[in-house]
Amino acid sequence: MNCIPFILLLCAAISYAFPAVRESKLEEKYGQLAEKYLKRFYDLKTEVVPVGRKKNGNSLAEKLKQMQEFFGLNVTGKMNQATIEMMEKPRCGVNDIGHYNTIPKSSAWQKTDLTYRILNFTPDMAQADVERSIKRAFKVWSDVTPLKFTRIYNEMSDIEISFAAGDHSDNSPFDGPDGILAHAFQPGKGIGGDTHFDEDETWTNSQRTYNLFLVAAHEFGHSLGLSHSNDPGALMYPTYSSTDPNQFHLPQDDINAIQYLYGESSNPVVPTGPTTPSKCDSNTVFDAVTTLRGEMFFFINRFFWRKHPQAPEAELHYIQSFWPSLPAGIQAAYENPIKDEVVVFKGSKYWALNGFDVVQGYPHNIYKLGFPRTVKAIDAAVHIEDLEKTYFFVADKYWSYDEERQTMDTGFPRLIAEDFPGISGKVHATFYSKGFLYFFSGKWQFEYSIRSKRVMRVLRSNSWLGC
Ligand code: 0DY
Ligand code: CA
Ligand code: ZN
Ligand code: ZN
Repeated sequence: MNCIPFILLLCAAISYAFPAVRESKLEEKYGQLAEKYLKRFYDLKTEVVPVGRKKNGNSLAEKLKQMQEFFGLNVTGKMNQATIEMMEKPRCGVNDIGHYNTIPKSSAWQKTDLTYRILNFTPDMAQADVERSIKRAFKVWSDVTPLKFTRIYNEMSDIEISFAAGDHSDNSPFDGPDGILAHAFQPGKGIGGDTHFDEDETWTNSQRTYNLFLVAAHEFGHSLGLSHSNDPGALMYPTYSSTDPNQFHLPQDDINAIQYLYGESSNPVVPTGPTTPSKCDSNTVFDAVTTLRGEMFFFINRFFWRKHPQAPEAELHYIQSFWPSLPAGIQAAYENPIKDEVVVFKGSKYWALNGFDVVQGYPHNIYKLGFPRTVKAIDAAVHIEDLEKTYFFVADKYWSYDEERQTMDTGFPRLIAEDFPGISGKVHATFYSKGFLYFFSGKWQFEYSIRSKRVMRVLRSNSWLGC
């Protein structure tokens, strides 16, 4: 990542002017500098997204406080000499606080034992399932902090939970099916901490929309003082994505956010969570890469990047939002344009995908394709249209599969290094395009010409993502 002294132009003026100027004057004069800086590094938004109906730590002063705390300056929320000096320094274009946003520490709950009460139930689910979903949603946060949540029944609690439709007398009416699913109030007395779910949604205990546990876990993040995060893999990201609730692990961005407010749990094992791949990370190692109807798909953990040849940048999606029954960590993938199918592999299983549907009857076992039992997983797969062959790469060897006869070709496996000179080391992923095979190995990518039988270029693995 490049370090850009992006406020260079302002430097001369600042160093010349500030020693004699009083704080309030400085504030006025450098308000713009602060705004620019905080927008860039502290996700200061021009437009404030209300949680419930309150503002939530996104004001300039709040962001300034976060910045001052981060750099160990006096936390005043106002511009002063030391703050300006810090802002002047050339620095890297990475957020200091990751992607998350919170209210200031001073507005968080000032106690670790919190109570909750469930005021009513949705008719969509069995009562016991609602109770279980709520309990598990609190556990997401108590697992990584010193916070404890206790359910009470007969008196007012810190976090009052209810289901309501339309206008429900808090000046933040719900909007019928979809759109706003729920809201929560930031920590405080009375309505503070309370969480409301839109009864016009269909609440579920499954992967169908909308899973109550997932939405409740997000809302309780707000009840504890978190705002929305711009990390698309975070629980506090503003939009709901369909993922398997049973495989949920609190992402690292949310762990960082909640621990910023409340500290770590006393649990001896320090929990860590999944992180979100970033397109400009030059160390990116893809699990699998394939074409799909003219687009490119790069699989990585629970996500895939989707790149249309005409789009300047790739989009990040959850695998499960497109194919709910697929696992994370796909290991190989290839497109068979004749059948209009993409085939994906993990361990000894494989699935055929037709667009965004998993073909009926899958997963199948790879031994059906003719692999010996010694093969436990496929590293990479690619289909070469002109040959009507599919190559499977496993460790230092590869197999050739005849798509027309649906059998493995005889004489295989063969050594990769022998038939593809220049390709050594493990092949993590591969795809075919216009006479070239692209072999991904760790953070590198080798452009291999089938005709001249040699590596033409060595590229970074993420060169296609339009970083
Ligand atoms: N509540 O916390 C929200 O974020 C509201 C919007 C806010 C301006 C009151 C909301 O219900 N947003 C939807 C949502 O699902 C947006 C949507 O995609 N329909 N938020 C909750 C949620 C649940 C689970 C977000 C994530 C995961 N990432
Ligand atoms: Ca709604
Ligand atoms: Zn409400
Ligand atoms: Zn939210």
